[in-house]
Amino acid sequence: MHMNKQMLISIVISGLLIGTAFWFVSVRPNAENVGGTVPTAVIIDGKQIIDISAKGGYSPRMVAAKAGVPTILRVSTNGTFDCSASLVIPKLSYQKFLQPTGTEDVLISAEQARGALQGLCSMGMYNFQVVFK
Ligand SMILES: [Cu+2]
Repeated sequence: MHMNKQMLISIVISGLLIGTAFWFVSVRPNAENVGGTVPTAVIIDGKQIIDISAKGGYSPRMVAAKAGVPTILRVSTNGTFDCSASLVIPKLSYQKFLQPTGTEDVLISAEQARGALQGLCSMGMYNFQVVFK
């Protein structure tokens, strides 16, 4: 069968569309997972540790934690050159420009470990939330 240019183009375009559809379907369950299963902070020797990684945003976006427990919010950067390195936690009056690669411990007292605590980049476009219950 002779294939003309137009046919070839339409085959390439439909291939791209199918590829995009597959990509969308395979990515979606992950996106739903972020809202669905909320990771829980671990308590080691009476101290609660919450690990957040900062690079192109914050991950996980939401963490469940126990209220009234002294907590360490451990924020890790790894080649983070975007604005998620510029961390602001309004409730703690915390603001710091993190090292591009490293770990920063933010201490949250038992009294401060209540309700919802939000962290954001200084521009406010990335955020994460710790919910103390
Ligand atoms: Cu930002």
